[in-house]
Amino acid sequence: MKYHLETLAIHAGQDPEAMTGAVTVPIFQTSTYAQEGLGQPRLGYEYSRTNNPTRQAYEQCLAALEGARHGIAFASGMAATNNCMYLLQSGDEVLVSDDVYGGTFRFFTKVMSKFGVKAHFVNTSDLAEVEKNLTSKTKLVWVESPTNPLLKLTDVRAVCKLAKAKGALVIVDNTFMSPAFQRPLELGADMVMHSATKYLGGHSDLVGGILATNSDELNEVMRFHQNAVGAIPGPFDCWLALRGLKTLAVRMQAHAKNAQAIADYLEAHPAVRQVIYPGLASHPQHALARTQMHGFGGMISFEIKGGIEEAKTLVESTKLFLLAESLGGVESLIEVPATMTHASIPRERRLEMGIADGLIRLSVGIENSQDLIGDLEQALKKAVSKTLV
Ligand code: P1T
Repeated sequence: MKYHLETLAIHAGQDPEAMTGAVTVPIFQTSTYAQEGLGQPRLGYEYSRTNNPTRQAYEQCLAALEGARHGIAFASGMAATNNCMYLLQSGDEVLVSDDVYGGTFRFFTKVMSKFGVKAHFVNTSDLAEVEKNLTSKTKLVWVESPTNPLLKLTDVRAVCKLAKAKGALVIVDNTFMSPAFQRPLELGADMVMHSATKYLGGHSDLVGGILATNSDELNEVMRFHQNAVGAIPGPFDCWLALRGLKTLAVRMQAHAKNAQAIADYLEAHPAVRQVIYPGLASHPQHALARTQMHGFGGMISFEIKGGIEEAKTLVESTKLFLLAESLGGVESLIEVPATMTHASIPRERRLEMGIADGLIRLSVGIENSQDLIGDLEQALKKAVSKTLV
């Protein structure tokens, strides 16, 4: 029988434990395993960098949610991204969505460039741009959709077709949507990457990353390097991530419901210049969001009238929205990408992209939406009281 995502989240990879029947997967907090004889590891477990039952359960569960055969877990989202680079060689080129997480931009420009891998940052929302920049040297297309922080969408199906025609792989960073709202493998992507730190874990209590793929060949390369390079998550973090996955579906619904209410509120506010949220009819790719995604997510970016000073007052005045980097946890967060999460991108480039100095990003949590709106209301009043009201 084929189960739905909500059911898989609770059961995939999580049979009751063999010895006691414990209904939750135990934290196998061990580095190694006693062998039954020389060269006779029990059930294949030899050393925890190579394999660990808690990690395995988490990998199987996430894979099931993405509709994948394989899940491969890492110590952070960046470690998962880094592991994908072992598919490349010096001289290869990568097309990367132009508006990616600042750390991903930094990784391609400051790290991969040293190894002879050239990244071209292109607007993957524009299929003509993608087609124009795909060459015989392009081995990989790295898509973030929606992007961080401008929430630009890429037509994953169309980009996969273009890439495949040139023999390039497509990897989608699905961090903002989670498999509850977007399943890139079903759209033709070769691999999915997540910062598990965000919605998968869901409680802002772990840092992790994970990949999912249906390709045995890609899995083999990823798993070899997971072990050979060693950026693995510990058993406790895997357990936390697995516990997070159980409630992913209900949390995502709550995030999206609150985010829609807040986006509607902000869009109608006289002190707000622009609101970016895929669930708003004003989002330029609202139609694509409706067909490609199963929900609009919990992330909103917006600008208030005035500039950086007003933005500063706003983010320092909220009480429920905590001023912090990261996203995807049950608690609401507020930040200014230009000074925080995307500070590693040169200012000129940020402005070119449309990331204004005063752009504000919200990670909408699952608190009561009226309380969250009330919090923004009082902070907005403070922010614009001097200049505009
Ligand atoms: O932080 P880490 O788990 O290593 O994941 C990196 C990463 C990758 N991809 C996306 C889309 C991300 O948003 C992130 C991390 N982002 C933040 C910390 C942030 O506040 O945007």
